[in-house]
Amino acid sequence: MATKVVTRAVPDELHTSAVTDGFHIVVDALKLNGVETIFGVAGIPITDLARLAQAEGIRYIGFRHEQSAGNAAAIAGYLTQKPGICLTVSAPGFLNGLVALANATTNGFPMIQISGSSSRAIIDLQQGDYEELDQMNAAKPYTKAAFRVDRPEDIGIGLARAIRAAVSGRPGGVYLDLPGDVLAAALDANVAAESLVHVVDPAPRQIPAPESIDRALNLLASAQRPLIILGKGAAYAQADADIRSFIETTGIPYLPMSMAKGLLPDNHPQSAAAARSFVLAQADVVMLIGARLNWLLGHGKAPQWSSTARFIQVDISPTEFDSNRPIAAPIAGDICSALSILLTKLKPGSIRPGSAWLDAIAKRKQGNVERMAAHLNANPSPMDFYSALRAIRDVLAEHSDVYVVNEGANTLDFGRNIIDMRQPRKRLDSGTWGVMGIGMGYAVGAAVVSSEPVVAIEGDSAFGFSGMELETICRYDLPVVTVVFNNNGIYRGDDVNHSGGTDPSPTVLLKNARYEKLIEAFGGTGQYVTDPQSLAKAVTDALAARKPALINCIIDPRAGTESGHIQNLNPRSAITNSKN
Ligand code: OXT
Ligand code: ADP
Ligand code: MG
Repeated sequence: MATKVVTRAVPDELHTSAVTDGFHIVVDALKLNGVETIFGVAGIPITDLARLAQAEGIRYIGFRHEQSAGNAAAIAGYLTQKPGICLTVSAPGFLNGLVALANATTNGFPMIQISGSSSRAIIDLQQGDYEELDQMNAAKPYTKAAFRVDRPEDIGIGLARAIRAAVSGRPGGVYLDLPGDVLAAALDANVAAESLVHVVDPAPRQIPAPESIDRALNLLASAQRPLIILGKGAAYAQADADIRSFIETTGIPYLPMSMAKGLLPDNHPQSAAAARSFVLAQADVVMLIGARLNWLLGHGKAPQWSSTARFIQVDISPTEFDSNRPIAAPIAGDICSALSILLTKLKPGSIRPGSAWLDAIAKRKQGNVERMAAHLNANPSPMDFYSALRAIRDVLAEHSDVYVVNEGANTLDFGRNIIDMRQPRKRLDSGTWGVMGIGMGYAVGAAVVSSEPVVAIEGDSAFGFSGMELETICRYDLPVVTVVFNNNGIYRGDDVNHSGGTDPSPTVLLKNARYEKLIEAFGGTGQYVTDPQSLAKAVTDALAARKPALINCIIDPRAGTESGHIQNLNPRSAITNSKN
């Protein structure tokens, strides 16, 4: 027997062709625009919306916390180039999701948070409604755009505006407010049908000016020590073949930003990832493709960079140019169009990186690879980050289709450098904000939209931010393998309480926490491992089973450093003679 869906506003038995309601219009509008999945947390006033969407064939993935639902939607948007949809309840649920929406905006992921809200009339007079909050205005500073629909006949156009805002130009997070009374309101069915909008060409190509391409190619041709930097905008653009062709035809060394790893396989001979600081400091012409000169690139300034380096930047957002450093050759346009024209105009042999440059990079790479190999080949007990990641690296080398989610501090920094990626858009991590809490949401989002397995490599602190979503992973039986790097702490587990008291230090977590038992509570497989062989076996078995699993991987609490590789960002007191 088919399940009966009951909507309070217009129960199915009363739902005639002459009248419909806001709930149905929202679902019709989503379906018309190809939305296949909603990530959310149900409750007043959107419970019936979630039920109806599911009944109408949209997959609904319910989470334990809106932030994870939002992170799943955001990464779904990144992977599919279609806005990921997150559905939240009013006020607190909305605010829980807003962190993920802001993170999506910061990272340039297309996402729409649709939130129910309470009565406008009561909110505006601050008369104390259930879950009262002026949500649209609260969302504005953190989003690319924020809209509210105040009449059922505007739902179609409201969603259309949200879709276009999320995916056109630089993608980002968009907020769409749906007050409960708009969802419940009745509307003539014909009027409703005519109000729906199918968004045509939501992310139109933005073709760069021909002269900007010539300027860039001329500058590259003048370079002795050229360098290409690939950012996650390049990965998002899905211009994989043209990017690879441009790099291979010109012979220019390239550096992938973290989430651009795998755009070309990490073992590509032109990768300069293992000579990072050397190429940044020495390059004379740098071509940024979908990467910003933000903190992750030292703002393009000394001491990391040469003060005489000149920059080419390919970006869809012209206001990005000159944001930190003058851009000598800006190419304003979408990366697919830009790379295609660059390739067309590229004259064979016109761009030639100097052989001294390539030799110097190779030398630097070799030194770093040897240094890394010495660490990787050691087998300390307990495991450190190197030996544990080596074990995972070797397993993943046989599974290049697996998504790798990665967060933490040391777990993130070592993971980025040790785990090679071989396919584009397979590495999903803390990104532009260096945020903790994306782990389980990204894992669910990637598994749901791709049906591929995910290995989430999580610091123990990082995991805690979204750990309850293990239940979500088990409920939907997703092929997500979570590996918790358990060193009993934020950064390290050996810090002390300087008061001499019994409370743990601010960075210390519970010793010998049995994280694997969490997933057993939900029917998943838990493993406790203390050596690389057991870790490799546990990951291999879990991937083969394609079932939810958590591996509690015991790491020496003394391994790693405070803040990982970004220790320099910890503020140091200006009082040099302080006794503390
Ligand atoms: O250039 P050189 O010659 O030096 O060589 C470089 C590379 O060329 C070379 N390399 C290689 N050599 C050989 N082989 C290979 N394959 C290779 N690959 C590279 O290695 C060196 C170094 O390379 P790298 O790392 O690329 O270079 P560098 O200079 O470090 O790069 C700079 C950066 C900035 C680009 C890079 O470091 C980077 O991307 N960093 C990201 C940092 C980041 O985002 N960190 C996360 C935030 S830290 C902190 O904020 C945390 N919090 C606070 C908190 C947050 N974030 N969020 C929220 C919501 N609340 C609170 C918390 C709570 S982290 C954290 C939890 C931490 O504890 P966990 O338990 O979770 O984690 P553990 O630390 O593991 O315990
Ligand atoms: P990373 O952290 O990897 O360096 P960023 O998120 O800082 O990457 O930068 C990505 C850049 O890519 C942004 O400036 C964004 O405007 C740009 N971008 C995103 N998508 C496209 C696209 N399709 N075409 C051109 N530029 C894009
Ligand atoms: Mg830790």
